[in-house]
Amino acid sequence: MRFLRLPLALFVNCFPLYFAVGENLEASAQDAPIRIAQFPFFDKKPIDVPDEPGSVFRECDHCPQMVVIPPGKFTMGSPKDEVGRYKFECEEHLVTIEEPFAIGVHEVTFDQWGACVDCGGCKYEPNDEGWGDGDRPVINVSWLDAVAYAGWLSRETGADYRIPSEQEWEYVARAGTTATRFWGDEAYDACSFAAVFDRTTKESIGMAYDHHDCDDGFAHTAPVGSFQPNGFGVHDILGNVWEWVDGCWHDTCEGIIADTGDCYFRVMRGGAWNSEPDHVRAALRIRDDQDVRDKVSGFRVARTLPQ
Ligand SMILES: [Ca+2]
Ligand SMILES: [Ca+2]
Repeated sequence: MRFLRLPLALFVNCFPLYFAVGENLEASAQDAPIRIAQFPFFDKKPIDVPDEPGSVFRECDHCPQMVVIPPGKFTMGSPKDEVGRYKFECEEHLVTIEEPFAIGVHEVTFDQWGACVDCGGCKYEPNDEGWGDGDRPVINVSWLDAVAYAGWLSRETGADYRIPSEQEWEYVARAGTTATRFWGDEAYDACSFAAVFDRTTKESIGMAYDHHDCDDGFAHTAPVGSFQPNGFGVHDILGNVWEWVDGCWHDTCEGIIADTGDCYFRVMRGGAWNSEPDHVRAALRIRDDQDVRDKVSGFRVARTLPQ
C-alpha cells in the first residue's frame, strides 16, 4: 500500500518557505518560467530545547520526539565468548561520550517520512509492503535516504539533525547496562521489548532459522513504541527495523575510531522484525550498500545540543 492520506503540506508549516523571486517578475512572467528559490531572509533559528538528561521534546509538529542522552563512558563491543558473536564486532573497549545529545525516542515513522515528502525535502515514497504505514517505522529506505531526511529536518528546524554515530547508537542501545541486550542476556525475553523473529513471525513467514521462543504478537514491523523502552527511555533500539548509523564501514574498531573505511558500505545496528536471537544484540554490526532499500531497514535521528 502506498500513502493514502491528504498531503501533510496542507496542515504542516513546511520550512524553508519558498517564494517566486526574480529581478523583474513582470518580465519573468512573460518571457520565462518564474524561478523558485528560497526567500533569502528567512533564516531559521533553532528553538530552545531542554538539555536535562531524560527530557523529551518535539521541535515541530511533524518532527520526531527526541530524548536527551547524558554524557558518560561505556564499554563498546562484545566479549569473545558472547553467544552469537560475529567476526566484525568490536573487541571490548572504553568509549567516552563527551557531550549530551538527543536521539529519537522511536524509529522514524511513515507519517514523519511523509511530512518530508509533502514538504519537498524527500523525493521518494517507500513501499510499506502492505503491513501498514502511519506510526510504523519507515522501511525500504537507504542510508542515503536517511541522511537526506535528517538534512531536511535540519533545514526545517535550524538545528543539527543527523543519524547517530556507531558509538552513540551503541551507547544508547546499552543505556548503562553491560548485558548482551538492554533487558539482559536472555534472548527469549525479547518479546516484551522488541519486535523480532518470534513464534508469530515464524508462523507467518515460515523461515527455518532459529527463532525467539516467545510471542511478540507481530508478524512483521510493529507500530513504534509497542514495547517497553530501555533505561534511556528509547523504544525499539533492538528489533523492529535495522537502523542505519553514520560513518563508513570498517572491519575493525580501529576504523570506527578513526572515522575511516569503505564509505560505499554503511553500518546497520540492532536487528529487525525477522532477526534471529544472535542478531538482536547491542554489539552486532552489519553492513550494506549505502543505496540499498530493504524491507528490514529504517533509522532514527540524533540531534546535536548547544554547548
Ligand atoms: Ca515478531
Ligand atoms: Ca530498531
